[in-house]
Amino acid sequence: MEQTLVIIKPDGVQRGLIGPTITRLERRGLRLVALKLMQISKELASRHYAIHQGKPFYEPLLEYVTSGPVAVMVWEAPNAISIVRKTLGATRPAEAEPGTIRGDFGLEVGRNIVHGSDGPESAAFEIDLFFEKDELVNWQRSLDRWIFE
Ligand code: IDP
Ligand code: MG
Repeated sequence: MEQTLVIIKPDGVQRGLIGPTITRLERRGLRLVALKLMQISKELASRHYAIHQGKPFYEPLLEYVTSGPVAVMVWEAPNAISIVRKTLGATRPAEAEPGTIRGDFGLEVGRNIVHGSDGPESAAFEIDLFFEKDELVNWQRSLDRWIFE
């Protein structure tokens, strides 16, 4: 089953959007396999966002994601990576569709509430960055047969 990393960024945590984000992903049918509240260090943030190094928004981005607690999760489902990205909405909330997290709760790209891995390599890299192997819980939901074909 495909796995993806989701981070509710400091603005999402401060604004009480942990619950709504988890609710939407649960209702969509994804299965939660890991979850923690933490504060990201500058070092971890720079590894997570290494591909953006040198871009004009890189330093403000590190300030932003390290500015308070975040909720970090791993979710799984068939096609979890693209389904989560669609549920979160476009990177720029002004362009995100209503019904998405960013489209319903966000305005500005520098306060876009959530992160979702953008592909299989980044998902594997990011999950490994934030979680030990034994923190990922392998479990079955009794509802799975009504959600997974
Ligand atoms: P993503 O989070 O949707 O994958 P990326 O392009 O990978 O979007 O950018 C990573 C994060 O960097 C964004 O979620 C956002 O927080 C921030 N960011 C991206 N572009 C800008 C920008 O133009 N101004 C300010 N922040 C930006
Ligand atoms: Mg990205």
